[in-house]
Amino acid sequence: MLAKNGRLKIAIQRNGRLTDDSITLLKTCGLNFEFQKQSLYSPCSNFELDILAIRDDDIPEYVQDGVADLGIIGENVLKERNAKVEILAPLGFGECKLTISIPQKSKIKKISDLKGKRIGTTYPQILKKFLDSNRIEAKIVKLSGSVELAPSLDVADAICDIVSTGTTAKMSGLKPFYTVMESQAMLISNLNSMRDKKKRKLIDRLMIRVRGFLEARGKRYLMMNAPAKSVEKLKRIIPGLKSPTVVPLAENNMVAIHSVVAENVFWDVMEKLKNAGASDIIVVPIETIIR
Ligand code: PRT
Ligand code: ZN
Repeated sequence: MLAKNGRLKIAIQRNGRLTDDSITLLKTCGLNFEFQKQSLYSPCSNFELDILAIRDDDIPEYVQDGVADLGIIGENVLKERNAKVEILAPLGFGECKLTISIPQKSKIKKISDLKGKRIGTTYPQILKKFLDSNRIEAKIVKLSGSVELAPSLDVADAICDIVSTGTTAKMSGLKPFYTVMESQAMLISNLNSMRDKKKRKLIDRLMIRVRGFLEARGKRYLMMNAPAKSVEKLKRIIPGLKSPTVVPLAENNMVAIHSVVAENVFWDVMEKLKNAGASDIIVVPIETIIR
């Protein structure tokens, strides 16, 4: 079934860890909408797109079945559900790991030690694939939440759960043992929507903007003044500053240098730039880069 009325529908998490970043992405793509957690649909006023706000667990199936054309979902959930969808782009937020953790005092030392053990998880499919590929026979204990409590309740000898800072596992007396997969939010599409002429056109238009968002992430626009003779030296200081825009200034032998730089690189080299003669250094955020 294809979403009707010709407008695109994108499913995002209604209220959770991916919600704010999903909204920021869509807003940075120039989409004008008012997101209300209470309402199922938020229509965009300047693009043929409606935002569907649902629980993240439903997103893979909804996109697979065409209830929504697009979706933003954690790779971990996508893989667990094994939905038939097309992955359009990793989005660089919602980063986490699906990790097997064990009690601090556990005797488990290597993967093969998991043999015969009980592993608690809300990701039984991914865990099964992992165990099968390592030829380990272990008992998968399917849980629906608070997985980190399973070892202390003696429901499991190890757990396989999402970890980001690791604090939750540590507070429950667990230590990370093996990372089964790394995950981040993904933009996915229904297969038929990619084949539908009108929808494909809209998706392609949206993707140009999404790529612009991804391209600009972590980058800053750097402007500075410097003596013309310092340009080569400055280029050597900043990796990536290969072909900056160099504009002569009214002041004799001075130039303005403009370039896109990686944010983290800039802070490392700021002092060196000053020592090499750069002054009036301005760094501004970039919203998008369309190539
Ligand atoms: O209500 P709904 O079903 O929509 O949401 P949910 O509760 O199922 O999901 P939610 O909002 O918790 O997570 C959505 C997605 O965010 C996950 O599927 C992951 O892709 C991603 N993500 C990123 C995380 C985390 N980081 C994370 N830290 N999901 C869960 N956690 C949990 C973790 O398991 C632990 O219990 O957060 C807790 C804190 O983690 P630590 O390691 O920082 O202590
Ligand atoms: Zn969920």
